[in-house]
Amino acid sequence: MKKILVTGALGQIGSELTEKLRSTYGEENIIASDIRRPESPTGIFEEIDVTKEKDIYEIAKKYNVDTIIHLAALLSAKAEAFPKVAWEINMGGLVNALEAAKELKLKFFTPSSIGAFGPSTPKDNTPQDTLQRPTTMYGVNKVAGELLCDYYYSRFGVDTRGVRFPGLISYVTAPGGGTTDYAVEVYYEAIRKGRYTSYIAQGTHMDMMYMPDALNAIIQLMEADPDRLKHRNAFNITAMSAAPEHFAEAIGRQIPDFEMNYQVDPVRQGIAESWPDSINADAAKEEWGFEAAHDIDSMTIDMLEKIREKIKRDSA
Ligand code: AKB
Repeated sequence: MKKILVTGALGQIGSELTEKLRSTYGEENIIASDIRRPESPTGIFEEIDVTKEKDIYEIAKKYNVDTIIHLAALLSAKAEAFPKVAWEINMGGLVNALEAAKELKLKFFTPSSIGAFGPSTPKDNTPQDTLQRPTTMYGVNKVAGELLCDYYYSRFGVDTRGVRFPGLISYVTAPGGGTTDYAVEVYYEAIRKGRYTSYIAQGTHMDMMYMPDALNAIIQLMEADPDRLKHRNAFNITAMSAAPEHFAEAIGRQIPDFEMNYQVDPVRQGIAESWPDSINADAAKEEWGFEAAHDIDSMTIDMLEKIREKIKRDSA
């Protein structure tokens, strides 16, 4: 990768990935884009509506990029609330981005998710290649997206690559409209109030990962030798399988009187129950050396420290 266009650059992954790419590949080589302008833009920024057929193509051509990292999408709970909008953004945006990559002969990354699995998928140690019959609009979009990326590779030779992200935890930009968002909210509430009411029930396991590991995974996969990649798109990756009580325990080791309560949201609980409890990341390890550096305790220590600093800065 030398010159990269990022869509959805103001989102949870995009805001941190853009900064990391700028420091790795040079500020002048990263074109950040989103549907709206940031309040105080840094570096090159372009407004792109991914649902407009030519927006991505025109900006990719204008800057002569060699790679598109396509992140613009609605997450699971929002997609369930607005399924038709989700189809238009998640699928319409993806096909427009893939067309731009095809026309301009670009490398291409887009994330899939643990949401691409469904209730009939094996729940524990979910294999890389397995039954995928998701019951959410987000899941339908993700499975179709994985297949579409495979298709653009086999039919048109586009160098498409991707991972199935678990819930991503970070202190920089809040996620919005996801099922795993509780695993970010819990840290803010732990610091602000010393307690958190979880909308996901005790005992509900989902895969999770700290954002620095997710960013490294994107870059590592994109820089991987293509001859080693058998799966290309939709590699299972994970750092931990955790339920709300595991976050409560890890936070409790740092803030001893932290309390976790439960008030379950049936929609997000239903989505969570349709996803695996833990996925198997062996293919990503074997084919491009994926490895996560953070477990729940090292992540918790870092999250709490960074959020405290952030709250202090914001209130100064
Ligand atoms: C969500 O909860 O929708 C996302 C995801 C796991 O894809 N964080």
